[in-house]
Amino acid sequence: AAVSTADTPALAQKDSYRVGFAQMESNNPWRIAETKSFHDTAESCGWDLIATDAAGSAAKQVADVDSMIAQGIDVLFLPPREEKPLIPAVMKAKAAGIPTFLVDRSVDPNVAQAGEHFVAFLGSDFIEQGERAAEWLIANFPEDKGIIVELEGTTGSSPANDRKKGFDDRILQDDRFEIVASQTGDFARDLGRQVMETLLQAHPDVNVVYAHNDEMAIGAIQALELAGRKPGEDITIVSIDGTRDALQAIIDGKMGVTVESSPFFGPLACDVMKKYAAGEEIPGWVKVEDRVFTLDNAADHIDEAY
Ligand code: GYE
Repeated sequence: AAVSTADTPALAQKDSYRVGFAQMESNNPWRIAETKSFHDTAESCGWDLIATDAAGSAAKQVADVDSMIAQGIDVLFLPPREEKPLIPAVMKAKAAGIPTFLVDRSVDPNVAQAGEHFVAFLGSDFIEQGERAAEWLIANFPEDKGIIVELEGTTGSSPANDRKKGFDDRILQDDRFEIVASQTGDFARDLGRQVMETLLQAHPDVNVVYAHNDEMAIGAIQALELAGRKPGEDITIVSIDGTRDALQAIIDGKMGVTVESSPFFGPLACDVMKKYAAGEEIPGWVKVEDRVFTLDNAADHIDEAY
């Protein structure tokens, strides 16, 4: 992993920092939990926090970062909605001498690199998340032939790209499985429901749904139930995140697995920022380890879910 200290802007050791957190959208529990995690961490980490909400627009997210730079932030935490459109924000922060930490999503690695344009990416291994969803399916799918519909996350976002790659590569090694459709639901519940409705008409024989996040999986379950299908009985649902609704769906027997992707980045962000200010070497990728939630453990974790 790249080591970041030489080429990224330095951060002084101080009692308090003006910190920017440029959230991309707030239309789902995952985003709300992440923003809350930054607010909850602010006081104990000495952050004077400026948090914005780009309402699902990469252009607004870039503009929000511009305005934070103008307000004199010391450090930027940025979850880039999409891999390419947020590159200008990363470059401008660097040019302004502000160290940037990407949280939960990354940018196009061919254009911007950890240790050079930003300090580090804090987040999960999305390829591995997709592989783990596929591996659960391979081990637990009860039928001879799996006809899969895939609901992709936001087009051009790093988790959508990598969760697709990890899952598709792994599942297609088992010739029981076929992916008959793969379409974006923008990581959103309502779009997941609508897309599932349409795909169900084109592919009535579908018996597996792989959703890139729980919100779309819940939307798909709603569409399936409305069409008279029985999620968990005649169709297997696999997903990623670990939201409260998904853990409940697992407990209710409707969903098979959700691979964890935690939104609680505040404490990690504080820790990495302080180490960076102290001159410690920060790996270019601060990797978050994820758990897997199934019927075996969902009830043990639902109380801490969001
Ligand atoms: O899985 C999804 C959210 O970037 C890891 O974005 C994050 C993903 C998460 O909207 O639910």
